[in-house]
Amino acid sequence: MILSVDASPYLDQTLGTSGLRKPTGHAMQPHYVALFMQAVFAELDVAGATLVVGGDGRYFNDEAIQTILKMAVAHKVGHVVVGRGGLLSTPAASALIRARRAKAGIILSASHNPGGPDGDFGIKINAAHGGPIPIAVSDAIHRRTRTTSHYAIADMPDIALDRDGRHQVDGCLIEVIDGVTDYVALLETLFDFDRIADLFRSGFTMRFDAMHAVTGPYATELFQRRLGLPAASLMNQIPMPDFGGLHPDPNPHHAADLVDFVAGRAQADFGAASDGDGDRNLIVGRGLVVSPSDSLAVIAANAHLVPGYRGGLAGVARSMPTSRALDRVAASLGVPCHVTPTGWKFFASLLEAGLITICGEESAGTGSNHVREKDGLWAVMMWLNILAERRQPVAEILRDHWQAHGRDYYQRLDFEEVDAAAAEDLMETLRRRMPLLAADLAGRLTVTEVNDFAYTDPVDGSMATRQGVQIIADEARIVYRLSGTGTRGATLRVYLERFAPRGEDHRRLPAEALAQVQALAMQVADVSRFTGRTSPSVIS
Ligand code: VG1
Ligand code: CO
Repeated sequence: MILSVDASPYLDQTLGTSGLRKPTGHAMQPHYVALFMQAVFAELDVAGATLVVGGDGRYFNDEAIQTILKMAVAHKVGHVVVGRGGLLSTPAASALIRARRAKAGIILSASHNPGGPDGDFGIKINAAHGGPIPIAVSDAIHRRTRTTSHYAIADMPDIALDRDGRHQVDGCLIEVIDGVTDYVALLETLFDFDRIADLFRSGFTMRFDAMHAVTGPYATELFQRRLGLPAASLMNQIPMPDFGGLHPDPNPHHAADLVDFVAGRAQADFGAASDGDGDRNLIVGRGLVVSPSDSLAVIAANAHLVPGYRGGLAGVARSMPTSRALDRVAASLGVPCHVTPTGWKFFASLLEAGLITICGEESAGTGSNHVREKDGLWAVMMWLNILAERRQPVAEILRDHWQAHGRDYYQRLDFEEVDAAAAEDLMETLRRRMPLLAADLAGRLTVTEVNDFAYTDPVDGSMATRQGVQIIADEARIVYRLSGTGTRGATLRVYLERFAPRGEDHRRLPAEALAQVQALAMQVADVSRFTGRTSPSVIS
């Protein structure tokens, strides 16, 4: 029996950098998820289609998934593929959408945001290509939510998600599958598993932190069962609804134990972590944390050592705030380097058109054309395969890289949960002052350009404007933008970069190398006055 439920629309269901993201308690309000999904199903026209559904295992996902399955039946969806236990990492979901020729994917995740009743809840919507829906579609969904005052839902018992199975309900097949097998099989087509297993046998030690999030089961199958890594090398590998009270963001601040073990106390050769939904990665070497922008550049420069990329790269891409280290690699390889706004949807378009093979962001997202999302375990496997070929410490690989290309010292400062109006004001003031900044900074920075980043997608011509203010100099760069994934107040992100060319000292600490740029960045935008903060909440 199909019920039509009346309810008042919620007016705040805006999609940000990566889907709908709200405090859990907010998303648990009556009919909140159902009304949002009604708008999604109507916009995507899902009758007869295949859908992929899964998530990162966070609090309230199980209830939301049952609602989505019942609504899928009511909307005459033909086939729903659901991850067992409601679990699917974002990259695994992307692969599954493509493999099953699904029309869309629904990923229940607020990614790197904390979970639990006092944390966040989120829904990412992916398109048939496996990547995030383009802005035109997310805008259309948001518009629909504002007038959606009913939803259709089947009156049926919950579907058992704890074991694989096929459930036929009205005309809809709901198939519960293990989300790990197909994903590991995909990685097997790209990487030299034997050589990586050899590396582990040779005494090379690794530690992986799943942060009690979705990559636990994937990492156990991949590293432990397939590649022979000892079980003790995996940390926090059991997914938990509240991520064990941790904050599943793989940066030095939130993955402090891993960083201390590998970088601080040098107790392992290699360390890695992934976020809530498995699309980000942190790479740590004995004695050092690899900046995500450097990691991206090293991966691109060494990709030819990995079987899946032996044929070379069609091109590469980075998000605008990501350091220019990738541009230098692209120039030396003679391939184009695209620069996009923040968020994977822009890469998805370039990947789909075959314009790029590898891409990434400073926020620890790296990926390739094997799926249309960033992929945490893929990045870890790229490093492992490169290490298995080069048999050098991570620190030495970086030193070689900087010697060949120069080093872009890099840091991101986050001012979290600041007053939203004050943050907007800071950005607007900065935008107004853009024409004056070069003169203001004369003598301290040789500014070549100041802009508010705008982007035209080379494939479909769609435009994105006001993507962040950048002050570009030959020797340095400062970028300001507001986060589109936060759920409380606003988060101001300030990105700092300083170039040390070949032959210069590359052994400085980033904080020290960037101290002057940071002082300028704080001063130019009057960060302390607008935010009331003299120092950032997180530095990554
Ligand atoms: C952040 C990152 C961005 C990333 C996005 C989604 O967005 O900066 O690079 O693509 O999160 O990542 P923002 O708008 O807060 O800066 V995830 O792991 O949530 O899918
Ligand atoms: Co994520």
